[in-house]
Amino acid sequence: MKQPLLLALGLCASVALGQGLSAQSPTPKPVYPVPTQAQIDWQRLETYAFIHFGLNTFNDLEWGYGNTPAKTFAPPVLDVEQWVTTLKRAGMKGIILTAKHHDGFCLWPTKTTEYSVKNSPWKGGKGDLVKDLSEACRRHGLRFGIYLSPWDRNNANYGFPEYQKIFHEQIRELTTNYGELFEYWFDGANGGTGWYGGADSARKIDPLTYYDYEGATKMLLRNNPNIMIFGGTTHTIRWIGNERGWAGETNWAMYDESKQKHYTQAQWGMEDASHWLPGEVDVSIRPGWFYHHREDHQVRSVANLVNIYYESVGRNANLLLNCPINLDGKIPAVDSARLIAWHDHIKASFRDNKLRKATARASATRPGRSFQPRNVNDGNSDTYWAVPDGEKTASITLTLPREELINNVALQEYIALGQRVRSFALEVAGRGGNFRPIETKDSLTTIGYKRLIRFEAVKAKALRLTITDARGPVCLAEVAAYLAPEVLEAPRIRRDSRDSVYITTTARNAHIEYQLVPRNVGATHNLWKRYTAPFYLPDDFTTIHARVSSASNKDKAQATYSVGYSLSKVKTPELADDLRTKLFDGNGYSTVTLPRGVRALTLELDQPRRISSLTYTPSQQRDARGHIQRYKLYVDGQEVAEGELANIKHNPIPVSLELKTPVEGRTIRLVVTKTVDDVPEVTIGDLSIY
Ligand code: FUL
Ligand code: CA
Repeated sequence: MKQPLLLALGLCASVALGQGLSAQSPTPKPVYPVPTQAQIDWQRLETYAFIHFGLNTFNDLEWGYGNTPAKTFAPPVLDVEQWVTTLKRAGMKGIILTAKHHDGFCLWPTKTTEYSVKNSPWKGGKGDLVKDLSEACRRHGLRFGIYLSPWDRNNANYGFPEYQKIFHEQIRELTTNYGELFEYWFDGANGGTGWYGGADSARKIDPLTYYDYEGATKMLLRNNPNIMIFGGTTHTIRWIGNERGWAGETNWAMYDESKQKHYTQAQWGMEDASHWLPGEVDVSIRPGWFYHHREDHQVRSVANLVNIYYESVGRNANLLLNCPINLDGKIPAVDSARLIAWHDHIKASFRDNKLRKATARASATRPGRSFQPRNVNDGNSDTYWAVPDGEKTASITLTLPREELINNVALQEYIALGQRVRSFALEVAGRGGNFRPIETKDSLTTIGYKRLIRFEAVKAKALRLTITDARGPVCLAEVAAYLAPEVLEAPRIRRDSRDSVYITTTARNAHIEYQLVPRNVGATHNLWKRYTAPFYLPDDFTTIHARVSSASNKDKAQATYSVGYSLSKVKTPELADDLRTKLFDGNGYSTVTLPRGVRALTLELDQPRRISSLTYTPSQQRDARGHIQRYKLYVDGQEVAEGELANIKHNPIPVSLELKTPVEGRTIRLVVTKTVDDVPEVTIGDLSIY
């Protein structure tokens, strides 16, 4: 009797869905497509790390051409133990290594090419980085995965049928000798110019047929039945469609490439698509994927990383965060400090679910014991509340034992039965019992495996979630609410060319104070003042201190800004007004390029002043050109300084151009006598005068 009934309900697949089956409470029908168990397990990893390391690291390149000798790979030490312990401490569940990037250099001693670690000085040519890292991962309980670039700019056979065999043999080596792999990355960048064994040519291939991804996949699956595949033609996860660290607020796990008009559609997925293809957000902790000394000061801040977490994991996608290895063979100290502080913040944010002891009441519940409202706050994403067939809206109210402050809600659908919710509403009631909508900047659309919603802290005695539209009867696995601490970063102090001062913070609901230090040594300091709006800065102050604190984080983060002369009084005859603003806006990313052929900049002060130095910030843009390398400084026609910024190419941080002795004068001329790489244009990120 039982079997025919289930079949009549179309539930032949439900045995695999693992819910209790009884006549009075059949499992809800799946809303197709649904994930495989391997896809569900993968989604639960949430965060794991990417490691870009190889010849590019030593060539200071992002895309090596494939022509530099294998012996260039020469890390003095290579501490995989440091990588793994750092990444584990940062909450990462696995590591994916670039076993071979586009330059073709292999980090394992493959038999398929001479272009590998075996011809490098590292461990006297006896090293095997894939082995070392896979073993370290296993020792520390992390998953291990491989990135293998299909494109190979070193291989003479690339573009011809022989390369396909070489590529497959590389996959065979990697999938048989290094234990189980959780993910495999076939990168999408393909064909084009390269060294190709000396041919130094351009080669074009058809990425859909050239590599025989189908055959490669059979090999992958032989030893790794649960592996997730990125890229190629047989993938089980999808690229999120950008490398900036976010998924769409509306993000369906479903996708159909045959319906794709532009790759950026992957940012949102497709509501109506045939495949379960969940998104993976890949982003680097630095501007580049490989390590570059010149980016040492551009490591993402904790606040930025926290934001990325909310916009990836918090939007139904996994986060693959890249951590480049430096020339010493280590994750740089700054990066590892940020990673750990980031994870500590995330842990603190989601430690204490204020709804854990709440009582749950639903508008409607499917009959039977398995689908009760209390399943949404049992801390188990395998149990869920479900509504009767045919109902596509529903609401659930969670009443807390006592009123609590919350600023964060986490929702999870029971995705084994498909992703259903299209939109929802969130309301909160204080002790008085009147529900009002939670005010949030987030759009309350899809949920999927996980959705995180942030808002200003509110007092909650009860929380009501209403699913307003869904693709099928609602199956909700978890509803949680938290009070996450504010991320407190040093505030940013900025002055525009009219001498207005702006102090900003990434923390919401923060309290900002500032203090001005007078130019005249004898004068007394101002007291700390509350900052509420931009203010005009008169000439008589040299330094601004600012500090930020917040209600949910009692620490204080402080910043200092040295002022220099009032910029509203400086004229720049070579530059149009909008460029002058960029020159003095305290932002090294807004870059001024001097007009064609101009190699000097005149700064005219309103009256003669004592001048002791100029601070020059090179352009902070990625791959910027035109940094000043050699310069001369004149005041009222007299040469007062000259110098060379020897390391500016690799370390483009603000530098002080000091005068030999301070002089009194009105007209400053900065003459550029050499740019980095001798390019004709001159660029300046920012400038100030002291
Ligand atoms: C891209 C590559 O071209 C980049 O170098 C990097 O490996 C990134 C993760 O994928 O397609
Ligand atoms: Ca549950």
